[in-house]
Amino acid sequence: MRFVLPFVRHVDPASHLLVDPQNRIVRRVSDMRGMYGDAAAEAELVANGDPVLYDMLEGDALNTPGDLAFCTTVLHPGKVGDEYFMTKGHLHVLRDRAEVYYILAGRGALVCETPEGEVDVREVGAGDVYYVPGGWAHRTVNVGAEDLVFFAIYPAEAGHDYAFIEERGFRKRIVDDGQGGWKAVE
Ligand code: S6P
Ligand code: ZN
Repeated sequence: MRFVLPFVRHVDPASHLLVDPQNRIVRRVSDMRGMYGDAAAEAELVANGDPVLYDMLEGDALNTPGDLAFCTTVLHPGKVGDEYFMTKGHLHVLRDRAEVYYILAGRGALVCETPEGEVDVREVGAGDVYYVPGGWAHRTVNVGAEDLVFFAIYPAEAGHDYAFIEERGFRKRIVDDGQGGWKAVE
């Protein structure tokens, strides 16, 4: 059995960003066609600049079973119609693999559900540690006015299955409640 050597990486305490990420993925509204409830608002945003929804700053690309992967996500504030900016959301390919999120800045709603129909929605803010158990699809929503930044740690071999969410969507959408807050709707 071969192991990598111990190493140190750095998350800037001021910006909360992972320094020198190995990979950076940017997702815009056009990368999430059909995922927001308001198709007209989605099309209008795509036509008017196609804003960035979130950046993923990925750490070392370890993929040996037993290794851990890590990633900082920066999810910007905003809405598509009345629905707050969110991540695509996914299940892990290896369904039983869990994950930990450490919230570094901002306010978010974590939306989780199982293929069997259980749903769990939690509000989180800086300092919160959110545990995603194996078997739960997970999506993050920015319900605040600032960037929502969180650091995720997960088994390197877990894999990301987006097809399930692309086909079925999540049961709950996180929308503006009209009073500066949010509510989950079917
Ligand atoms: C990875 C972890 C996060 C997400 C990221 C973006 O397992 O859950 O790093 O990848 O928040 O979300 P998504 O659904 O576009 O991968
Ligand atoms: Zn995940």
